[in-house]
Amino acid sequence: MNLNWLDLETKGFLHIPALLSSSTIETLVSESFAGTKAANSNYSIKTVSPALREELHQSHFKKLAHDVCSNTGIYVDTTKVGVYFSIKDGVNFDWHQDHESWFQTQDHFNYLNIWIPIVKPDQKKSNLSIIPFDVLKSEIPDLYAKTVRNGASRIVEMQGKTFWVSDNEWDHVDLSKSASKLRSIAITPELAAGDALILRGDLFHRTHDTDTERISVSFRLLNSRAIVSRKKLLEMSPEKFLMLGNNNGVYTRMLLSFAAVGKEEMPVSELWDLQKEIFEKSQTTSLDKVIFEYRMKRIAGAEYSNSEVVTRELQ
Ligand SMILES: O=C(O)CCC(=O)C(=O)O
Ligand SMILES: [Fe+2]
Repeated sequence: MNLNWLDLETKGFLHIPALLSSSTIETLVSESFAGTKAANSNYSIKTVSPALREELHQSHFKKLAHDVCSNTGIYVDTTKVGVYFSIKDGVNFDWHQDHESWFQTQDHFNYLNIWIPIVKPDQKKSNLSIIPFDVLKSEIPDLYAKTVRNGASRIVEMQGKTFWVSDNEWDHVDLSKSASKLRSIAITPELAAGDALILRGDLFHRTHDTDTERISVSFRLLNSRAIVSRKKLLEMSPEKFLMLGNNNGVYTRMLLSFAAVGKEEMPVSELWDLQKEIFEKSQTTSLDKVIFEYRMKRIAGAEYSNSEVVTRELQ
């Protein structure tokens, strides 16, 4: 098949028809019915088992990553996440860039969402709508500049106005003048079950409609060398504060890993390795305690070790 891989750089997406066979689709569908609800209470989603994710990495996504790396300036090497989105279970997302992938990898250029409908009653319905980057750049350059290579943001309608809102830092833009342009530049590729829509992590997307009981699976192909900064992880907005709390195990482990080696930055793969080591410790502490200890350490310097004392003094 003749695919224009460079579209991933210029437009931010690529449609690959019939990526999965009907037997693979069947396996995914039965897992999605039986599957376990994710511990992450930010969304109503089920997770793909690590074994099935690894099987698909070997059979499909490894080759896909290789093709992406050899044909574009995007670097991806690991299939990390697999989740099911079911309209029946309440999935209906408005325009957004993904949040937690941004908090956890801080690299949305070298990050691909492989989105595949597995139950798809109608090719014309319940797809994903997207805003291609090339058109966004020429039509609404301000929004392009704010969002390219970025993440964790939404488009919000409020009091008759339209805003771009960052959920990573206290930033927003009044887009009211561009609202109709935004609607007109959005597109909706029509997918059949087993087709893949590959989206770069920074691409704006939304649930198209909820008219059918569509189920999709989303795998994330990412850059294990992406550098994660602790300070950036702790940049805060009210929405981020809530989201970190709703999935606090993950963020407690990330912050404990930073604390364990005393580094401000490290590759995402190093963080994953450290998280296995500090798992037990993470069971006996909490996100707010780890954040507070980090703050005290920064104030008192590296030698500081007993935050309990400072906690008491401050109360
Ligand atoms: O399946 C949907 O409607 C939403 C999917 C989505 O937002 C995602 O894959 O990040
Ligand atoms: Fe999303």
